[in-house]
Amino acid sequence: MKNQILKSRLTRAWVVPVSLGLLIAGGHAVAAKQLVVGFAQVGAESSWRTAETESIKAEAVARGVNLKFSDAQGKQENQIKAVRGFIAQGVDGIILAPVVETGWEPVLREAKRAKIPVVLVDRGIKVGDDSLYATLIASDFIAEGRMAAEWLAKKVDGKASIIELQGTPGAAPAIDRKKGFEEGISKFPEMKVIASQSGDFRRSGGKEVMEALLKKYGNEITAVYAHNDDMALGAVQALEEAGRKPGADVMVVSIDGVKSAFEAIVAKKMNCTVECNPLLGPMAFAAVEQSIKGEKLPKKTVVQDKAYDQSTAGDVIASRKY
Ligand code: GYE
Repeated sequence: MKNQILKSRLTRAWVVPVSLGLLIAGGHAVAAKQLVVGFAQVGAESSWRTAETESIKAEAVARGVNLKFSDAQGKQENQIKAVRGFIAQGVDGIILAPVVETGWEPVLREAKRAKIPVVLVDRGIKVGDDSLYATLIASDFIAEGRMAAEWLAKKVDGKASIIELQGTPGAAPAIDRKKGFEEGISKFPEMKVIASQSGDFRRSGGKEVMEALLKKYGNEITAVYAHNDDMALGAVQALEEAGRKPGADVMVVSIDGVKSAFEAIVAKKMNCTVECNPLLGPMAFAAVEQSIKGEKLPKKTVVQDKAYDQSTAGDVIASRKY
């Protein structure tokens, strides 16, 4: 009888997800407290972001973490409120994908005072005191912009009149992808950005801005550089509706590497995408758990990226998950 009780207790304990951890107390296996983690997400502006949200949600399930999810609909004030809410609930850790670079000090100081580690994913911030967050897991956006510029310069022999579609104003990937691209084309005097406007990382934004700029610049435009694939795909639509041939008479290069961009490249309507990996769930939760244990983490972990074009996109399209 005694044996049976012990066995059933153990069985019950062993079926809980491994990440809950097991404490051996007085010879009995007991499940440790379930981790509660808040994730303050930017919104759902692009397919990249949706893939990131899914990766984080799936990893929380796999680790048995109780995830509190907040969608800020692209507004920093909503994200700040969400982080304050997580602090008030006494979560064990916070994952933050900061919409913009600045303005985070006060709320991060509150998290620090409450001893709740904050792991930044995908976008960086500017703060005077970097002890306000545990670590940042993100791509090198300057390198991505440079890669896009170098690919384009080679393709057009150093001569192009470019429309730049920028991401959300103030967001790290918008600032750095612009900077990297400018650096990349600076060696080519005949590569010129003739107009640069924000499409807010959205397909509809890319389409609207492209429509307006096509009216203004018409056939002068020979290339489009978009800070993400969704805006590039919106621009492709606008170009086609204006009777231009994106991918042939107007080169289209962007960043993210989402499946629909690979499809457009294979269909020869886009030319190049620089992959930026959104599947950050496993790394993010590993970092949260390490910082809860008090382990010191590197201030930044750089996710590696690679450019794909019409000569390589077809080989990898089947394996694209997002
Ligand atoms: O490129 C874009 C998104 O922060 C890296 O945000 C991310 C960017 C991504 O909405 O599609």
